[in-house]
Amino acid sequence: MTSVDSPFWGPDFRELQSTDPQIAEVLLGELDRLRGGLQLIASENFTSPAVLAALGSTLSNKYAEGYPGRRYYGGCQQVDRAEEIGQERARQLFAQPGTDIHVNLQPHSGASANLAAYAALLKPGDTVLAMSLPHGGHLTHGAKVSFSGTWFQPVPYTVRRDTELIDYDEVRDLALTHRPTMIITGATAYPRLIDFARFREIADEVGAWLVVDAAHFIGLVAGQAIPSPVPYADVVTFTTHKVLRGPRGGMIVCKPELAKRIDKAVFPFLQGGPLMHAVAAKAVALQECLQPAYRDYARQVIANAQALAEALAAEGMRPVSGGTDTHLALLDLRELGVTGSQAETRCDRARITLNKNAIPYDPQPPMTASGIRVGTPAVTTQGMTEGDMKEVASLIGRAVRDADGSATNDVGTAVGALVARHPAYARPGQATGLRA
Ligand code: DSN
Repeated sequence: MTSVDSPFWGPDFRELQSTDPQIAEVLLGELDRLRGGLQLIASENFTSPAVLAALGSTLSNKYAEGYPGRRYYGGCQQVDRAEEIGQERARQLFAQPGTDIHVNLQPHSGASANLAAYAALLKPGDTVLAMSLPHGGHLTHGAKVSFSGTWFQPVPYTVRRDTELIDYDEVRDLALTHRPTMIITGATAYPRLIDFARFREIADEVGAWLVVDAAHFIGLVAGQAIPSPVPYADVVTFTTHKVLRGPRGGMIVCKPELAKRIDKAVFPFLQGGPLMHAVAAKAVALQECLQPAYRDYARQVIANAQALAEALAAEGMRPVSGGTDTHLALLDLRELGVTGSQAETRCDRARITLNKNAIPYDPQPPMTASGIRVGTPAVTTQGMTEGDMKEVASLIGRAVRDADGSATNDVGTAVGALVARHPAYARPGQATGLRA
């Protein structure tokens, strides 16, 4: 804050209200939305005040093209420290005992991190084996509308129709047939663990690079709640704002021998000046992840997702693949006769935020979709546990079945009461519900 007795010079909301009341209102409106509703988007979370302080700091002013000790600008002593501290924390979190990794904190987003991995390892036109988008992959895994499907030759792998699990035999067959230069695994709507050792074997058999896009689950890895891809992958890309609970942004971890290729791909190939306030905020988030309490958080995220999936099944929504091992569940709504799009709208009006999502082999187009995706990173940060998930599932069930809107007020009121017991971003005088 800008008060004279604080050593910090940073965000002053009163100043914003007088300079730009319209944007100040947007900020207050969003705070109200976060405080008053259930946030179940699997890729979102609540950052801590410490992360927000770094994000709102004067580090935003600094140009620092290059890397610590090798910048194209003067005055980088302090931002160099932020970046080196963040890299060291990432090594503590993700390097296996007795091994080293290289860390790049500069990608502006997960898509930028993925583009850097492609740029470091491939030439335009090279073949990439990646999970099909409608089966849970990501736009940057070969979708025609993205660089990945325009500048490269994507070969998509799918999940099995019967188990809805990745078909590793199909992955191997495709790899042997198409001889990709790179295999990328990772997903945005796959609730199960991925067998990284199997992917490594397949990549080695055909001489391909193995890239793991760990954006969705890297926070669970940081919290030691699920196995790490780092020992198996050549490059691991991720975002820092999902389970990891940091600022919006991207990161890359790679084998030391790829350090130069990755660094050059991020800067100067595809980015200019790094966002040093975001780099510092990433360092803060990594410090939070190193605390023992974060391990409890990561385990609770999974326990909550499993409890939520089970309770939603009891509401008539079928969990794709039968359940979840991670922070998210994908629910098939066809038995209820409701589309994903209808469910999203009905939940939204009752202050439950989630997203429609294609299910594997979905007969509906993506903007309609037969499913919804729910995730527990944010509600777990609010301090909710398995018992709360039963109530969340019951509220979702009521909202999804509420075709005429007659239950909207009742469900919205119950949502308000539930989140008031676990406040996110507490109001003055209210105890914070945010977990460490
Ligand atoms: N858009 C993100 C998600 O919601 O899963 C992935 O980048």
